[in-house]
Amino acid sequence: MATCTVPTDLDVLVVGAGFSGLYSLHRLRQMGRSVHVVEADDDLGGVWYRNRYPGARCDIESVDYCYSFDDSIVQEWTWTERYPAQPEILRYIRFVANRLALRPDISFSTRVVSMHWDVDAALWRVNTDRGDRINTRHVIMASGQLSKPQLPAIEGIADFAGQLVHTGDWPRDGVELSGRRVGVIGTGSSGVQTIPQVAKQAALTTVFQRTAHYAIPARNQLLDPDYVADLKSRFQEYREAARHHPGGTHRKIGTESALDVDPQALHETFQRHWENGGPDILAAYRDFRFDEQAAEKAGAFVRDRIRDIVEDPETAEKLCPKGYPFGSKRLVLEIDYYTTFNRPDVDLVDVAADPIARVEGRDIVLESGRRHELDVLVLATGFDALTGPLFAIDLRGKDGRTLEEAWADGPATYLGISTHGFPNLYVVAGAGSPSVISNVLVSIEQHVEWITDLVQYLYKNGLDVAEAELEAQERWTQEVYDVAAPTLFMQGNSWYLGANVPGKPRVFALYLGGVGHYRDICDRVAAQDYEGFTLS
Ligand code: FAD
Ligand code: N01
Repeated sequence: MATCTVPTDLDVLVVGAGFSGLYSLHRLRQMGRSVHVVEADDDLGGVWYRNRYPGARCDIESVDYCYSFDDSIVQEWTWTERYPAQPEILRYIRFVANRLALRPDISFSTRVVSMHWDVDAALWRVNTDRGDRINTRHVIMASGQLSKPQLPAIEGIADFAGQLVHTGDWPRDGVELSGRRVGVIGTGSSGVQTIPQVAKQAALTTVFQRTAHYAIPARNQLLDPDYVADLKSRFQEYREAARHHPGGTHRKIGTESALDVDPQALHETFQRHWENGGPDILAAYRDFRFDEQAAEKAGAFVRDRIRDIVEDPETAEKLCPKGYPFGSKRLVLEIDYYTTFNRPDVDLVDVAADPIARVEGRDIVLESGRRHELDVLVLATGFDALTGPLFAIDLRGKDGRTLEEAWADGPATYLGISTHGFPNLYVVAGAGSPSVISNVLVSIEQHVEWITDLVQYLYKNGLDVAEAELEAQERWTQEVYDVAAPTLFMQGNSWYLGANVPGKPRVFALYLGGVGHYRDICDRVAAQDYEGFTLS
């Protein structure tokens, strides 16, 4: 993708050209600000450009996982599937970018490598890997939550003698799987999506599972055109409800305790969710998020379904999630996942029982000495979430401290947007906000609108700098941790807790107070002339 020169002086630099960066660019241009986007990749789309592994798909319904800010775009685009696949989402993002003529203000194949705040000039001095030097008053980090793939710490993996690929950075030209022996490490959302597709092509598929994740059917389907037309005719009203919903969706939230309901009624509710598909089962009862015994009712139901589907009892037992509460790791939506293990050419290897010791040549060698020879090794091993993309930059604030140093004990933010000591730096849908615990598109729109309004407020009032106050930050950070503390999210070795990255502080840094409530808090702060920020 041809790329343009980055201007040297800007009001706002936006880092990243995914959903967040594209909307930031559009809104700031409309506000009359000088703005430019730098994108490390060679094209736009972010997550949906890079995660092009077979089976990649959304787990929020298409009619919810889209922009709402321009109703003419809503009317012009028509989703075809309940849970859109990666190619359709990428087509949508490209459609929006072309429709709004965004590309001329994006520099591709350009990675921000350092950003230092110049106190005297009240500017960020930014350097890219192409040698650009940019002076910008404000920076919006639209650099993503799940944009830094995490490689497993397995001896010799980088020297694997076959083809090594990560789902989060899938080769643009695809990967030849047919007739080959393919191994997949990881059985989270990415692994569960790709394994059935890999198995359809490969000669032999070997799945290396450390933890079985809870997966329930997606029941994906083509959308009824009448349903889509009806939603479009009242889309703004429909989206307005999502903006005030705890998850940024239309999920019905149960008011009963799963412990008060008789077994027959409980089973019927779970069965209905199983047949309808989708993640709504998570909210079937009010105590699923807090009470292990309540969550276990759903856990036991899912394990029974796995035992029904998977023919070999030993394999079924291995696939049954155990040892952590239902819902404490991200619930996975599956298409053909469990049935795939009924194929004769699919093997499940329990690497919790017999861990991977090392990679030697084309072999995965287990601690027992067993070997699995492979042609292709797919790493569905997740991401250095939330902080990874930020810490990859030499990002220094007022006193020369890096963001990584400032967040040594976990993310410390005001509203998830801003950090004391790092003026005029705003993170979209990152730690300290509802982010990936919500329908991210609703959260992105809210953040982009709030942040760009703040930037415009500063310009309109002849102000240069907005910095989060330490006290406001401490209060907010405590609030984020306090809301998470009684939940089951604190259990389970999930990436939500940073458990997948060695040395990462183990904190739950997403705001669980709900999208609607969070929006109200942010709106109140703005209405009170950005209370909690020092403006100068
Ligand atoms: P991204 O799409 O991650 O874009 C960030 C961009 O910043 C990337 O293009 C990256 O290259 C660029 N960048 C990063 N660092 C730099 C740098 N230093 N210099 C220049 N550029 C940089 N969320 C949901 O709500 N529902 C879903 O169903 C869902 N499905 C998902 C499926 C997958 C496979 C993954 C990985 C995530 C999914 N998510 C989902 C979460 C997803 O992160 C968000 O929904 C959304 O796509 C994020 O958009 P973004 O623009 O904020 O970030
Ligand atoms: O990553 P993950 P992901 N040896 O971290 C295993 C979004 N997303 O890419 O659980 C062996 O969930 C690890 O094992 P364990 C969504 O938000 C959405 O799948 O740590 N195994 C785990 O099984 C999602 O939550 C969709 O024991 C190792 C797996 O790798 C997030 O992205 C699709 C290992 C990683 O699972 C991340 O999902 C895709 C090792 N050394 C992604 N290291 C949708 O459906 C790691 N693992 C919308």
